[in-house]
Amino acid sequence: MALPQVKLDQGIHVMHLFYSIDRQLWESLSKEVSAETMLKLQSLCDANSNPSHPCIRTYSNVGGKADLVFFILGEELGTVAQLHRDIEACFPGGVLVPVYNYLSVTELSEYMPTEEDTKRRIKGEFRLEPDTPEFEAKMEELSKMRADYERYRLYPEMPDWEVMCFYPMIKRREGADNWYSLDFESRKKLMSGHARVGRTYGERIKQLITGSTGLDDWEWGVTLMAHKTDAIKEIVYEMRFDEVSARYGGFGEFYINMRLSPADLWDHLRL
Ligand code: 76R
Repeated sequence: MALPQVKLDQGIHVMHLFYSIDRQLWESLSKEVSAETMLKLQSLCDANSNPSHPCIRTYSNVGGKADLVFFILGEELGTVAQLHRDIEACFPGGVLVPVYNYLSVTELSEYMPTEEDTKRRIKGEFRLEPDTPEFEAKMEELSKMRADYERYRLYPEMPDWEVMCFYPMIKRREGADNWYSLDFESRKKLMSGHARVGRTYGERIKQLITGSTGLDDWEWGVTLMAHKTDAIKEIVYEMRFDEVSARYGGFGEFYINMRLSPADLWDHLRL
């Protein structure tokens, strides 16, 4: 079967899937079926374990909102759609009960520094004169960093850390707090404050902000990778004071998930 080729102009598709297990149905199945399911899932994950994509990572949700969680990255819409169905096909019918799911895409931010911003920064912060070799060298260095960073945002290689937090969010459109009626310069200024707070967490949190306006019910999916839950609590708490979140941010449900291989998921969930 040939799925239609649906690519983005740039970037990749991202899917988060949350399921609970129908325990009554599962308990009625044999131990062999359980072992077989695990092996099928393991081989599907092994075949899709690239640093960027296609990639499937398995998690267990902590706290009871769901049991199994899958984080999927694929360039084409058809690839993520197929991986989603391939995951479900590993399990006997009816066992996986969908709890929540989210479709989004990687994107470049409109608020990234432009070439002009970079030139201004070299003059201001680095105190170099335009049209000098030093200025040109700094420009080349920063432009390369920017290109690398853009690549990372579009084709992320997320670290495989212990904790993954996911939540969807919007920017508000209510009365005086309407993000979308602000002019570009005001939004850019506000976002630079947000990024300043974010950068202080660079070592402890790796974030993936994926756009979903028109694709899913919220406007972005926020995926945070961390080694520790307190890093997640701190960044979300601190950002609540930042105007972008305090005034304009609206949030969906939060899911905290623990990275486990299929074999470890089976032990943990006693499947
Ligand atoms: O691309 C960049 O990293 C440049 C700076 C930056 C942008 C443009 C940035 C940095 N973010 C950007 C965009 Mn972010 N971010 C969130 C949340 O819980 C909350 O209050 C908000 C959820 C977190 C935790 C977070 C973390 N960011 C965005 C956008 C798109 C806005 C738009 O287009 O209007 C959203 C919705 C959003 C939300 N952000 C950072 C972080 C962190 C940790 C950083 C620093 C990244 C780094 O230095 O690598």
